[in-house]
Amino acid sequence: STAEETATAAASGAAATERFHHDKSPYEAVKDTPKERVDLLAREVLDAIHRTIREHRVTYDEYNALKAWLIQVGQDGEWPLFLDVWVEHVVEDVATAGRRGSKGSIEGPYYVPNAPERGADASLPMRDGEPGTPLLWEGAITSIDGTPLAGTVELWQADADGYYSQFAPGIPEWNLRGTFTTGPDGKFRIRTIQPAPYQIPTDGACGKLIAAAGWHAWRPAHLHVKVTAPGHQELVAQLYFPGDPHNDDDIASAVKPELILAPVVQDDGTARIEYGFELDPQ
Ligand code: MBD
Ligand code: FE
Repeated sequence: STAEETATAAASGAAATERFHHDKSPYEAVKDTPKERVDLLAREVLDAIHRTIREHRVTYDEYNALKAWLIQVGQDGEWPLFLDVWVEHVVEDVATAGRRGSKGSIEGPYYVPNAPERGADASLPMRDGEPGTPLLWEGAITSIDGTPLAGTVELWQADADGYYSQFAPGIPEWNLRGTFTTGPDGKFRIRTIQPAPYQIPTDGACGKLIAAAGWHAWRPAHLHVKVTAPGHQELVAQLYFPGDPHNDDDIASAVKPELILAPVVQDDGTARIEYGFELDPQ
């Protein structure tokens, strides 16, 4: 059976929750946060909830529906999805406000570290006959002053059905995930395929909220990258394709005009992209 038939919100949510716990020790980085700051942030968030309840005269039925829904988000493992879709873009904005180099965007829930090393000029790992328009992407990593940088571009993306390896069943472990390492000229050349738009699972708690609110569940097609070079700030970004109907109303609010690519279709049907990364010094 195909991934399409068997992918479930609970399975991809559980994988994303497991991934998050595996990668990071989230409390460690803030263990010395003063009580005053925790008090301020927690109180302001609670105040905002209290205000909404008073202003809109929230009922007990609505309060209990919220309680049941929050429990369901956890049971479906969808806290990483929920937070990255509806909250992370503001954190990213605040965190990168002083940047002079390339624009970034949110990481989202589907990054996996240590993807296979491919060198500077190679294809992403993919299946024989991987469906989708072939892409040829050329670019370089530089510092903001133009100096080429030896570094890495980690690339991860959905396939032409909109599914990510390790978060949907039936896809090889490292499919469409790779690490590209540039030499001193900073240059890379990557072959991949154009991903499909991504739909938030409709059968989980996040899908239930989307349906109940009358929203749509879509992110535009995108490539994810994490770019590093010694002495420079890590850049996490997403790249988008012109003409995608969801570039203007991404459910995750993560599109910026600077991140929309300008592919040129060649005679052999391959779409060629030129896009490089300028990293801010540390
Ligand atoms: C994705 O593919 C994604 O990139 C984000 C940010 C949220 C949900 C799914
Ligand atoms: Fe994504």
